[in-house]
Amino acid sequence: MQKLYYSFLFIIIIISSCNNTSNKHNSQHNKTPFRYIKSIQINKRLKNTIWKQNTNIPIEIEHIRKNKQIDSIEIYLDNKKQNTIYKNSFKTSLSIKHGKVGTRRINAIAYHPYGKKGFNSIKIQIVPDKEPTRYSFEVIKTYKHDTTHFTEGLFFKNGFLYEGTGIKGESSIYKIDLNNNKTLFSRKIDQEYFGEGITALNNKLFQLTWKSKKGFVYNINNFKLESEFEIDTEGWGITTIDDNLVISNGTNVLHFINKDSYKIIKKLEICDNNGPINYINELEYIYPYIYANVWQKNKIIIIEPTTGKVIGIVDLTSIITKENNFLTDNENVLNGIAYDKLNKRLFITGKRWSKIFQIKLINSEKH
Ligand SMILES: [Ca+2]
Repeated sequence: MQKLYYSFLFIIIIISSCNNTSNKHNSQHNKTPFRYIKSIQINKRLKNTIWKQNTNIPIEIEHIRKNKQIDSIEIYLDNKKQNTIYKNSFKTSLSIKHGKVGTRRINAIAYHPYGKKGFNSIKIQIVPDKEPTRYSFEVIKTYKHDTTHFTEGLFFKNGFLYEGTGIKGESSIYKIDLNNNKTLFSRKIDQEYFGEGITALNNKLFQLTWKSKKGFVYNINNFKLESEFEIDTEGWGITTIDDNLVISNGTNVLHFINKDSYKIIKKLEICDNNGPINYINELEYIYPYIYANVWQKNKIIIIEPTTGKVIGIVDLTSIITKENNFLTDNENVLNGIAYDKLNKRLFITGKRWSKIFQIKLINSEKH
């Protein structure tokens, strides 16, 4: 098993080093793979700590095969070389200033005499060093919302609101004119499916289902079913960034998916300064950030899509408990974010709420 593990790591290293290699070096692929030895161990306790960006992460290398003399050790963050240690203490440190939060990998390669190399790798957890900016809100306008709608998806496009609802036997998609609260189109899905998030890309409406690992594609103009697709995860929320679909699945990981092949292009771990944010639900990409509901929380988080950092939190508690008590049970939670790009209007609602709110965010820290 261990052998397999090292072969796998080696292949990863070869692949990543070949990415920058011109064709004349392709003959290297045919060479016998280099065999690493287990001569070093990176301090394991790095794994059990959550590391903030911009702090010094102490790296200690234990020399576990003393009979293999070490000439130098190279330290890599993901696949990028950070440092070379020559001294016998085998200690250094790393400060992660940029890039993704969540899981990062530290690799160490030890160089021994006669061309022998040792390898060890460890995963660490990185979180932002700053707390998210706190936002409050102001209600600009309220609209009616059908209290039978168990809202799972919401978006606004070309003057109309689109809503996707859940619960088996009730799951539907709707096109709504907010001005007169009229439903222009609706379409129910088969009762075996629990409808989840919806989004639009070009003239297509994409709808996820919860646990069936299946999604549907409709013509947005007439709700005619065009195709179905499969995804290898639960479906919760969905939005689009450029030409990709971005899907939440109830964890802290967003999946970026190709709109044609439905293959996963990228996984993005979402963390604030305390750690991962789980149960990410309905999504809305409002350039340049992703806005997301968190299941059973009265807040919307604002995510930087290149890093996964939570950079803002909107506390919506007062919209729920003060004037509008929607929480008849634990299920009818805040869910649904839509944005009218043209008129810069932000809409939010919840499952079986009686209202849709147009809100404006206020930076609570600027006073
Ligand atoms: Ca949305």
